[in-house]
Order: sequence, then structure tokens, then C-alpha cells
Amino acid sequence: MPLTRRELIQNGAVGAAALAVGGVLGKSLGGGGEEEEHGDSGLSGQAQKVAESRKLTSEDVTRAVKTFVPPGNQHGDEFFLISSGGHSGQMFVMGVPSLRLLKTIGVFTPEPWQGHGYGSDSSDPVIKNGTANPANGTLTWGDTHHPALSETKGEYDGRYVYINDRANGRIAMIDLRDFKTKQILDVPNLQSSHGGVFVTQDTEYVHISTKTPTLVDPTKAAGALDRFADAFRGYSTFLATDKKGRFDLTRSFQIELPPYTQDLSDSGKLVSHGWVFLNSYNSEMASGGNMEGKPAIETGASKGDYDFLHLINWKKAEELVAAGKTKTINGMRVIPLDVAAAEGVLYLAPEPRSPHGVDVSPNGAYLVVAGKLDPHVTVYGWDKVQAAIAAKNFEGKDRYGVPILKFDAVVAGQVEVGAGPLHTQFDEQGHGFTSLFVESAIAKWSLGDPYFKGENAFKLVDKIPVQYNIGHLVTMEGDTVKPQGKYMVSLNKWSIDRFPAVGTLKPQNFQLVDLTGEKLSLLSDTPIGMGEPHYVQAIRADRIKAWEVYPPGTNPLTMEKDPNAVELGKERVERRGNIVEVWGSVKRSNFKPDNLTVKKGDRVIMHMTNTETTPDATHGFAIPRYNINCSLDPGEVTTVDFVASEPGAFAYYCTEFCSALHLEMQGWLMVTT
Ligand code: K7E
Ligand code: CUA
Repeated sequence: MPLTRRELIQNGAVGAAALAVGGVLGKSLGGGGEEEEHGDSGLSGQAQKVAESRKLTSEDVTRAVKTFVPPGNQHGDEFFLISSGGHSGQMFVMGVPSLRLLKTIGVFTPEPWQGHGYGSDSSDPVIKNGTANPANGTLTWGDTHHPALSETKGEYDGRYVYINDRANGRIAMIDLRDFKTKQILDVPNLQSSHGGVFVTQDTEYVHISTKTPTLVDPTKAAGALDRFADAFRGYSTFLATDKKGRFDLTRSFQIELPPYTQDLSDSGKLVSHGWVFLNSYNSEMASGGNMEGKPAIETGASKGDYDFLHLINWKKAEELVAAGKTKTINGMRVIPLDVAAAEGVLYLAPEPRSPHGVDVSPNGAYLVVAGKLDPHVTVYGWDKVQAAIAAKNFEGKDRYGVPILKFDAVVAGQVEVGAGPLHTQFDEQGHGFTSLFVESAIAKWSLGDPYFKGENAFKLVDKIPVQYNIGHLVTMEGDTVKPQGKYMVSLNKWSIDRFPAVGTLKPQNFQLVDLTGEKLSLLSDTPIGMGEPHYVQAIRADRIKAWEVYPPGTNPLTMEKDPNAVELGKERVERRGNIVEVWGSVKRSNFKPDNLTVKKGDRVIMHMTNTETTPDATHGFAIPRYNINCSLDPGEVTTVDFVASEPGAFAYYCTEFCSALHLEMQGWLMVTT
């Protein structure tokens, strides 16, 4: 039964947890199935005995068989999950169906195992292009939300993944040859960003937009909240990439947006290629003041009946940029809001209040919006949108002159899916799967023509409870033009009563759901104990062509031969004034040099090359008390650059147990006075 808006607001997370504990749990012990007799596992012999002793039902045994990867089977996981890591600032790589964690990728946050952020280093993206903040030093954390895998013709190509920093309006680029972060870009004019991160169909651009609007003139903060509509602006950013997948600001541009709070976005595909869809909430532009007798932000922001879906024609925007119809703000070319409105770059369509996700169907013909405070998904038809634009079928303009399309003219259907819908994914048959945060469930429903016709279109098909408070969900390659079906992963915020107690901060819960049967069925729970993942993408494992070792002498930041790489026997130390520069080698089981004497106050630059060619022969290079720790994979070169400020004897050592003589793999840095 649809809840009223007030009920939904009041429910929030707390209400939903109560609902979960009191309601859903009671109904769904055993993950949505009926209670089963223990011992009836349908097995025989040894397996039967084990199942009985572990009190596994036959359903459990089937689940285990569907997700188990035998020891040593390298290809037992058919897909990779490329997950955001939330406020861990990292990303996680997991296998599907096993849900085993394969790797964390250090992105915005230092990650010591990978030597990420601990080297004062030309090959360390956190240090080299992390963001210096004059107030607080280098930013050392991020809040990763939305990964975007690179695409070719609307399919993942396995080359790169991009991810935003929700907190600080930055974006990072990771190369999937070595699964390492190459670039961190502080996007001009974005103070924060959220779900506006997607690539266009052929990765022409990586899109990122503001979440909370930016104060245009940061020197005019006084009273700015009272002049919100004039003082703030949103920005939709089209970041061009070069041949190596890195951002190229010289070919990038932004479109100025009204200061609504832009939330999630998706890229047009196939028929809608050339457009980007971006929704917003708080089109009321509420700015709070709950201690000054003004409405609180959350109240002011949910006053109106509608917010706005932004429809952005980026092909047209490219033409305006080429014609010079831009202004430059903080080094970025920006199409002004009035120009975007007048030239047909930006349109708005009403969407039910406080929407969260917008997701484009695999054929590009439907845009699915889910409103947190509305129990429906609203499905816009791309053909209808185009017709309405052509016929100028507007219900008016917003205060900035942006045309607003008529709701009834552009909506193809609405499906009542349940309480608190957020995000939608798709399968290859034309089903949408929508997460229901408040209800703690996933709804499966049908799209319209050409997938489903007549009364079979826009219908709720199935529902499965999840544990609990789902945010995002992912089907395999479910946001590409060719979803692979099979599995779905539910990213649940709450895991109360699902795992043994490990203190007051509970893990998140990734639940694997089987899509192959008649009904949706739960396969497994996996606790995530590191930050709160938001969006995740799932890519076929065979699309990724990761390197086993680096070509000899590679600098991971450039992915090219490092000019300071050395070969064995060519190690050397040079002294110039108070600079000591070292070209050293690292291999089982020594550093060369293993003695280095410098004077207190010297600047020490050490270029270290791992000369190994054997996969997995990684060494560490750590200098105690200097906060230096590098990871050197086979073939890798890294540079540390520091001032020997502390006198004494410092035993640098290898941090990876690399060989029988690993403990002996050390050296002495002698800092004399
Ligand atoms: Cu819904 Cu940041 Cu994509 Cu979280 S966002 S859930
Ligand atoms: Cu090299 Cu331990």
C-alpha cells in the first residue's frame, strides 16, 4: 500500500529498520522461501551427512552449489563487481557469483599495502595530483559513490573505470590493466558531486555534475543563502579523455545549470545517444535556517509536487562550444544557463517529488525515474520527449528561462513498485529491477514496447525482500546496451541481525539474487566491513585483460617506461650539493644500495626499480619514521623524494614476505649530523 509522503518522511531509515525487524523479517525467514525441514537436502552419502550436521536445507545446498568456486579455479567467477567504497575513499573488486573480495583499490584515500599515498612520489596519484587544500593540507579522503566503466558502442570495454568523490567534487581514473589509480582531478566549479557520473556511449566524455550547487563567487558567502537562486549554480561537466583514458581539460566543457540539487544521471544510449539525463531534487532551492525559525532543509526541499529531470543535448552543446558561445570560469569553458536554455541544450521535465535515480533502458528508449517520496517508477518515452521538444509542447519555463516539457506528453507509463524506490537496473528481456529503500525489497517490473506490449507492459512482476534498506542494486552489465541477466546484487545499508555482532558499527550487506528462475531468489549474504558502497557496476570477467607483470621499468602513473628505471648492475648514487639521488634496484632478496649515508637536511631522491619478471614477486620499500611505504610490483619503478630531517640509523625494509630471505631484505639509511 502506498504510504503518504508524511509517513515516508517519518519512516526514513529508522522507520524502515523497524519495518524490517517487525515486518519483513517475520515474513521472510530463510530469505523469502518457506520454512524448510532440515535434513531434507536431496543429497546422499558424505554430502548428505555434512548438510545435516551443518543444518543446511536443500535450498541452502542449492545456493551453495550455485555460488561455490572450487579451490584453484581461476575462472569460477563469471563477473567482476567494480564497487564504490563509500567513505573508505577506495574501490572494491569482487567476483560474482562467489562475492569474494579480490582487491581494494586505493583511490582518494591512502592505501598502505599498495603504497598509495605514502611516498612523496612522482608515481603516486594521491601525492602527485591529490588536491592541496590551503586550509587543511592535502585532502586525504574521499567518498566514492559512482563508478563508471569505459564503454565502446554502449558495452563495457574493460579499459578504465572512473569514480567520483562525493565529498569534494573530484573524479579519479583507474586503469584496468593494473587496477591502479592514475589521475585525480579536482573538477573546476564543483564543490561536491554525487551520482552524476557516467560515460557516454563511446566514452567520448566522462560526465560529472554538481550535487549541492556551487557558490559562484566564494568571496561573497555573507548572506548568500538568502540569495540562493542568484548566488548559486549547478554544473554539468563533460570531461574529454585522451588516448590513455586520462582527462583532458582543454577539450572539456561545462553547462551551467539552475541551482537545484542535481542528483543522479545516466547517459543516453543508441536512440538517445547524444543526450544526458540528470535529475534533481530541491528545485524549491531550500537552504535551511532551522535555528532561525525558517523551515529545515529537508522540509523546504520536499514542498513542491514536482522536481525536474534535466535533459541535456551534449551534441548540441559541443557545437556551441566550437562556436565560442562560452564563458571561462576557473579555466573551464562554460555554456551559460541562458544560452543553454535558448539554444535547445537544456530542457526540464517534471518528475515526482524528491527523485533519486534516473536510468536509461538498454535500448535507450526509456528513462526510468524513481522518486523517494512516490511509490511509483515514472517511465519517460524517448520518442515522446523528442516529439514534445519538436512541437514545443511546454507547460512553461522555470525562472531561468529553461523550457519545461508537459508531464503528460512525455511519460510513457508509471508502475507502482512500493515504498521508497531509488535505483533501477535492467535485464536482457526488458525487465526493470528497482530498489525500494523504505520497504527493504526489490521490485521486478516490465518495460513497454518493444519488450512488453498491451497489458503486459508497465506491470509489477515480482518482488523480493532484502535485508535491509537497499540503496543501489546491480544486474550483470545491467546499465549497458546488452545486460547479461543471471545475477543481481543488492547493496543493503543495514545488516542488523544478519551477521555476528562485531561492535556497534555494523557491516553493509551485499546480497546475491538469482535471476534465472521463475521467481527472484536469494543466494547469499556478504558483509562489507569497509566504508559504505553506493553504486557498483558488474562486468564480464573475460572483458578485463589485466597485466600479470609490468613491462620492465614501468612507471604506473604514466604506464610508460620510467626514464629513471635501472637494470641490474647499473645502480648508482649521485650527490649534488645537498641533493642525494639514488637509482636503486629491488629484487629477491636485496636492495641495491643496501647502505645509504646522507647528511641531515639533505634532499633524498630514490628511484627504485623492481627488476623481477615473475608474476607476484612484489616487494615493499618502507623507511621507518619517515612515513614512507611503497609497493613495487614486478617491473615497477617508483620514486620517493624526501628531506632527511631526522638524524640516526633507519633500517629500510621490504614489507612483502617475498622469499625465504625476506627478513634479510633490508638496508640502512644513515642520516649523519
Ligand atoms: Cu543512491 Cu550516492 Cu548513487 Cu547511495 S547514491 S544509495
Ligand atoms: Cu622483498 Cu620481502
